[in-house]
Amino acid sequence: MAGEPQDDCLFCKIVAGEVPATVVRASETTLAFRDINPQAPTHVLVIPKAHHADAAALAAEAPQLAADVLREAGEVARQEGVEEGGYRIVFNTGAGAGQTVFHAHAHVLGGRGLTWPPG
Ligand code: DGP
Repeated sequence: MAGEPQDDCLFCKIVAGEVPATVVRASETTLAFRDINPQAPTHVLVIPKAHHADAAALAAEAPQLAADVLREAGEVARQEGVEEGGYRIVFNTGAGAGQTVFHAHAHVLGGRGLTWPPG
């Protein structure tokens, strides 16, 4: 069911403390931790603690929580010192777009020049 922890979900396991992660920030409803395979000097994932499969499902099922994730993504950028240089918030949505973990997450990328269009 939407919002319920899933036994086979890596990010639900990180929320539960069953898989370690380098947490940089937490709120009542969200968790932010460093990506295991960073693509930029700052690469932090911001997730809702509740399980929603992707960004679109999150926005449809829990709009306030989607807003919490976006707000925290901005706070991560400020905390990491990449706000002034510019940063990117990315939600890969669907396997065809590169989503590999089906628990909604925002990538916060910064600390280097970012090109457009993305690959
Ligand atoms: P995506 O491809 O958009 O679904 O992003 C998933 C990201 O999750 C990817 O950039 C790598 C990261 N990741 C995968 N496994 C782990 C893990 O065990 N720990 C952490 N911190 N990040 C992980």
